[in-house]
Amino acid sequence: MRACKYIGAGMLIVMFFAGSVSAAAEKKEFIAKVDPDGVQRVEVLAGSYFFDPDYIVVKVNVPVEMKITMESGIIPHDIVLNAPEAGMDLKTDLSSSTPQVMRFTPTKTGKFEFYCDKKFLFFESHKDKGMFGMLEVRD
Ligand SMILES: [Cu+2]
Repeated sequence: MRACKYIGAGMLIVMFFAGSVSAAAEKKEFIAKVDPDGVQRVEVLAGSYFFDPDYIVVKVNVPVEMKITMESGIIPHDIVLNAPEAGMDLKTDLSSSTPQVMRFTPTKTGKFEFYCDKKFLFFESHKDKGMFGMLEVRD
């Protein structure tokens, strides 16, 4: 009985470390710079099932232009950034032939998740498959 408990705890620890290592390795951070015209431009590549970079840092109260290019493929994707309290309420279908540009100005600092909300029948959502990222708005 006691041995079982130890094995269980050991497995949890292994799973925890394996999870955190792979998450750290996959995370790609991009810190936006303000261009001379006062716009912070970010370029994102989207595909099945990822956003690259998936951690984007921008300045508060400075306009953002986010250009999203999608890899070719037949699976439809979109990008959702739902944070109306911070001036961002966006949802755009992505296209592999034409990059989409989202323009917004974050009005509040914090961390806001963006993701693809597509889902095919009873399968996992694209977000659950890893198609999400974080927008961090700093002072
Ligand atoms: Cu998707």
